[in-house]
Amino acid sequence: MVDFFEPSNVGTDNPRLIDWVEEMVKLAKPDSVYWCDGSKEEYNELSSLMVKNGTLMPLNPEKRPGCFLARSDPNDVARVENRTFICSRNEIDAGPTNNWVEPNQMLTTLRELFDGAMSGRRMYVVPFSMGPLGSHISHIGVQLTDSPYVAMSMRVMTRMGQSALNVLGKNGTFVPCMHSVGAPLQPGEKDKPWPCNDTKYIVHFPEERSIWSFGSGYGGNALLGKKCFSLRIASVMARDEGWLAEHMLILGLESPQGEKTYVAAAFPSACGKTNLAMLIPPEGYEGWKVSTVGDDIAWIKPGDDGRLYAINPEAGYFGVVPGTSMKTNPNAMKMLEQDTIFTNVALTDDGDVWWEGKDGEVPSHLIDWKGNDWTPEVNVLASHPNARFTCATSQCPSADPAWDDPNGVPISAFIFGGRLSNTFPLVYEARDWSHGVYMASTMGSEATAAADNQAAIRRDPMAMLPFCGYNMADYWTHWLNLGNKLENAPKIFRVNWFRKDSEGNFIWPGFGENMRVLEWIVERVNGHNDANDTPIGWMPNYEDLNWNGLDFSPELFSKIMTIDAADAMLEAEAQKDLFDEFGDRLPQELEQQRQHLKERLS
Ligand code: SAT
Ligand code: MN
Repeated sequence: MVDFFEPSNVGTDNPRLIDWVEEMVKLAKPDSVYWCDGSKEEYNELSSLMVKNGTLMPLNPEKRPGCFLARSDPNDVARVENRTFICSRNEIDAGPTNNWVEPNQMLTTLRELFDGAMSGRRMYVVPFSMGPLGSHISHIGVQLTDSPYVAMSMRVMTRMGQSALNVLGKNGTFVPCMHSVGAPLQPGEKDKPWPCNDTKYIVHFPEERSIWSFGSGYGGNALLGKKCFSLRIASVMARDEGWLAEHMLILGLESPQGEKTYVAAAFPSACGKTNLAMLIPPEGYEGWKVSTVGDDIAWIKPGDDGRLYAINPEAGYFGVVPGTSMKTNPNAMKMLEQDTIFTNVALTDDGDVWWEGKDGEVPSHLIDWKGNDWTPEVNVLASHPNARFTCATSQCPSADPAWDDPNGVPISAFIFGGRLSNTFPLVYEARDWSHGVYMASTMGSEATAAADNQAAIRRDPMAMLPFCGYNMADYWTHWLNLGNKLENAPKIFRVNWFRKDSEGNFIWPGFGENMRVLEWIVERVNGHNDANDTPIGWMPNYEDLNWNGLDFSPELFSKIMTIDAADAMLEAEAQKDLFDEFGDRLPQELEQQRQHLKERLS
């Protein structure tokens, strides 16, 4: 334990940091303060501590070496969007899609909640770099937390510890991230394995670039480098500084000729983003290599050559476990064999983990994610649908050689997707940048998995709805301005893997076969392939896709590519509701794009 009143014991001489820690200690009143150095020894100590207090259970070292299982409180299992706030000085700057509270009022609430919130606990000071250490694209944050689970997870998810303090130096700036599970302990009171509070606040002050999170120890609520910093706060930094902070995976595609193309892709939840990020090319694609830079977040900055360069600010994956299998994601299955923290999956009798959708037979007995006996007859899920793995990026078998490159990778295409059973084709390409921004701004998934026409689309512009730290209309303006200034802007595509036939079955096989669409995109950006000019954008003909190794007829292809003009018109009309929400902040360019589409359709 290091006493914070002795800064000479601490690995930083940054006065702003030391002052802030001092102020927060006075407020939250922890019993002790510990500055994380990020070493493996420290990681091991944190895990031993949590094994002792029941937060973590070591898994069978023969089956899952270096792995742990955590079970959260059943009331703390996911991000809480209705408790997430963007407290800009003016309400209009948060926009109609964010929760807003006047910042001084919110600070008063937070100060009351945090007063003594850490008593009986240790405060961990967790310095971290989002992005490769010292990269011009990276930024430093410091999280204060009373959760050792969070401190341990931050070592996996970020470049954490003394190395981040070294980059910060004496005069560097950082994003302060204040976090408490909100469960102070009375003297002698026994702790719970997963302390948390029913009252939850996930708060962002975009002008101050600071974050306060209270009451939860789970995922994006608590690992503040992730959605809070890397998307909500970073999107504001990006607007002010001329770059992009996006909810995107980053993928490398290398052709048999050795030509390498990087793409970034955004999808709403439940569209298989991690699976796409770790895709293995199907039969017929010998010689192609697909590699992973990131599965969730991209920070993208213009380079001197007029191209965009992207880094994955994270150093780990916090992915959904259920549904992961040798069919959906063999790379992830290998990645999870060792050194992984599993949260809210089921435990097998031989000390391994199990989840719905895993390969092999369903075990006859398990301990479910709530710690109860489970057999196949009981009518409950053994693992929580939002159960997660936490493991290092470097462990991914498909990790791109440049995943840690401080200069990032050049992005040639942006891909936007959604889960839509009708109207939207497998793939199409925007006519130009502003048309592409329009396509991305209106994207979304069906609210229900309906097979009938015109099920309501839940809009999720750029998959950023819960993650944009400012007015979404201003975000669109920023996208339009940034791309229009670029000499070599990426091309923009939309994809939809989820078209259904009249019986409600998926038509497209998906998973590895999505490679066929990615190849067409690569060919388009490298100027090697043809397309058809249609009212909605450029679309491939059957013969423009590579069908080597897959039996997929022209008839089926036409089923997933044909656009009914009347349906497309209804969709263009429906988009008006979204645009109307933003009043006069809406960039007129987007409304013009919508009008142009309607003209082309009629
Ligand atoms: O909990 S996270 O924000 O890390 C993941 C998610 O809900 O998207
Ligand atoms: Mn995400």
